[in-house]
Amino acid sequence: MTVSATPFAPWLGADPAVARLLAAEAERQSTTLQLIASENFTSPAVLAATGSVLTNKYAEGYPHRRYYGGNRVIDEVEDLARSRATALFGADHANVQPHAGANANLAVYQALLQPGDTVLAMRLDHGGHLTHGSPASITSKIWRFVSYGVTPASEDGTGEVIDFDQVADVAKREQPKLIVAGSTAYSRVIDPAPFREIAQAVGAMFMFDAAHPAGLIAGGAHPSPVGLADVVTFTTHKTLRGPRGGAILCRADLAKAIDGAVFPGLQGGPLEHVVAAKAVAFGEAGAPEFPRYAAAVVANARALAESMSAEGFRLVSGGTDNHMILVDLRPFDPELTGKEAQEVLDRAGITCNRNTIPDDPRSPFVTSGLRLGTAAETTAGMGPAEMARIASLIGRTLRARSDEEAVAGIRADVRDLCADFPPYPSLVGLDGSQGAAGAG
Ligand code: DSN
Repeated sequence: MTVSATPFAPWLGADPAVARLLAAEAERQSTTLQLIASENFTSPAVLAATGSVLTNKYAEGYPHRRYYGGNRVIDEVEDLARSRATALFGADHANVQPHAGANANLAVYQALLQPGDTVLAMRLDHGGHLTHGSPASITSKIWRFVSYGVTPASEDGTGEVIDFDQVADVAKREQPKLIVAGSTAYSRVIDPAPFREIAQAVGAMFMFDAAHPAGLIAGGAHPSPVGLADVVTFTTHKTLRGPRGGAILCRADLAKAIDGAVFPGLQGGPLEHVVAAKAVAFGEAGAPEFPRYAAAVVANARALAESMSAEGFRLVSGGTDNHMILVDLRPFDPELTGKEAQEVLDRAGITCNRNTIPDDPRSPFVTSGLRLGTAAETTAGMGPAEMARIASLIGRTLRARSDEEAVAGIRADVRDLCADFPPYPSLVGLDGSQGAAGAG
């Protein structure tokens, strides 16, 4: 079986080394389970826009205010992406140029804050992101971050949710200029309303980092922060299922500051091929079937959570409301680290990432947890029955982790499961042909 890596793979004949690597990665994505919560399978249309001639064009500036000639078509591309983004989320203004979610966050800080200003954001070891003030991130070197976390774990499974009393207390004590909601490893709904209330009470601005739930918000499965937050940042490649990249939504009165902070404040020329692919993704997320996808992602995460619990795993916060679950491996096996689990699951063809759990006694490089997401395999067509099979495959792998023969057997089962749910059926040629880009 050959798998064509992109609709343009035939042109890679001149570079067999890269062609081989693209095909190998396409094969990996089609024959192993993709459970990384921040990943997805884009449509062939998104792939096509990303691999297009728009990559050739310099377009520093914004539509109709560029520093280079020849941007008539590019202006239309970016206008289309901006208008689709604002329509999709009901926002006044969109900046679609951030190369990544991290850039989007940095640009917002730069637009709204002075160096040294205080920002209140989620603790990294409770699920916050690097750009929420990690000591390793430039953000903590420019601004002063204080943090909130989740409530302690409780026997009845109701703990490990955002501690809004703590958010309010720290906000009152520290008087931040900006409060940030959002996380990379939190499996519950993040309600923007209490954040907004607390921000208003202390006179802070409010930024909602929707990197993970953007697609769930667009699909109506999660509450929208637009209209409550002053600024919303998000990535386009996670639950939103677009190309890798970031974007910012804001009120009209902040548009100039936000745009100036992205370019020339932080970035140079925008990646207009990616902006075109963002436009495609915004169009797809606005289509009538997208809410069904968003609901299915959440239903699959719940089914996976239930089956993982039945396998003997403890779930942080007791379950999920979104596209991910955070697994505490310690009750399953106190000796098993997130690092070892990730590595043996990789050998079994189950791709996921180790993750710290709240108050993890192990380092972020080792961890006691695993993060699993359902956005990608839901795109590939899997449902609750497949989630139960996946939980069983994970349990079998981790129980048999020192038995390489057993792990190889599970790898074969994973391959069989994936064969029924190819992410790019239109790019797979069973007869050695490249296949045709088309329906996904
Ligand atoms: N690395 C992303 C994630 O996996 O959640 C966040 O930037």
